[in-house]
Amino acid sequence: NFYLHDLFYLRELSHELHAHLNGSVSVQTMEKLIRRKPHLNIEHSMTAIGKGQRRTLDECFEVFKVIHKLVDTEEDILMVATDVIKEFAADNVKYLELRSTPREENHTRLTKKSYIETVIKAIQQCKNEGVDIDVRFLVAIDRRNGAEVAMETVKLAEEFMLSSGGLVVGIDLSGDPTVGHGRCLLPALERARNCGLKLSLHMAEVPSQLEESELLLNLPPDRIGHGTFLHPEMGGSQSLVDRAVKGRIPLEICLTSNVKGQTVPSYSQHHFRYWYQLGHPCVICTDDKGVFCTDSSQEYQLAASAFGLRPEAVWTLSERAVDCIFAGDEVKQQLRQKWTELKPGLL
Ligand code: 6MZ
Repeated sequence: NFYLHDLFYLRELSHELHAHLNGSVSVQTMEKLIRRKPHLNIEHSMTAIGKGQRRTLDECFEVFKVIHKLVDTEEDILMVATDVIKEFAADNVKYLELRSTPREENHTRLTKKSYIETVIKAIQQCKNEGVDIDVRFLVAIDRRNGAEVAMETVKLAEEFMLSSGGLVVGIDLSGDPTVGHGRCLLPALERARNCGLKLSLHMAEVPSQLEESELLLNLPPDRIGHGTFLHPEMGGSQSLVDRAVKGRIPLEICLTSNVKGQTVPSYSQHHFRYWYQLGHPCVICTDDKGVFCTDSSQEYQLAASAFGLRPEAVWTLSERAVDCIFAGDEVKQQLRQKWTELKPGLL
């Protein structure tokens, strides 16, 4: 029944576990940023990849450089983070883990510390305003910055994990997958693990990262970002799959991002199918909702249409995502309760 389908999707609840802050900036917020900095001559077409458009992953990383020019003060970060949180809330996301790479900008006196403080401030402001979403923060390591910066980032995250009242819960490893090698980042990631920070690591986003994936799986991570080329049909290996399966390490699935960034040729060929059929935990995520012009509901709809999922299966996908969140058992319990209360009667 088409009508019921529509009704269901309008009410879709979700958890968003893979969202890069500066990749999640909406058109509206981007316009405010562009107005603040007219001298940069940046147009919106330079910061987003519209419907039907594709870019190489390299070109996607150029887009982030443009956005970083627009977001370089505490004031910008506060606005961007607040807007992004409210937009996810308006899309019925009830639990959000935002991730972002702390940057320092000498010309605006932004420091990595004040960067993190500002994201935390945005989370607290939204909470105080009663926005109906629980938000946590993953401090991101940009792999291209090497071992030393990675260690510095982990130390900062450690400090904030202790002082933020549970808002900083983990570390993300991201950045251009063709640059650098995870091997040199292992000491930083091990330290993060040992001090209680959770690990979400981008893995096998492009081919030829098999050796690195082996190393990273040894940590092991708490969640895998993308994991596109892990399985044998994509040139990965059965042993990598076995290890992810044995550890039940959830995969963060970003359909639009992977297709627009051309690491996956089409939705129907997306690796989600492989892992979902294995019964492996998969979480539907947006990655960069601003850059890839999507949102959480749209990603669930895409999953439903590309893989023929019935409404019940879509609901279960969003419900099970709670098992993969980094916040503690109490939060999980509250979210499970919410899902029970809000479950549409027709399912
Ligand atoms: C790897 C990505 C990414 O941290 O400034 N980022 N890293 N693969 C992807 N797939 C498309 N999308 C985003 O947000 C932007 C940063 O997130 C990472 C990159 O390091 C990018 O510079 P923040 O908030």
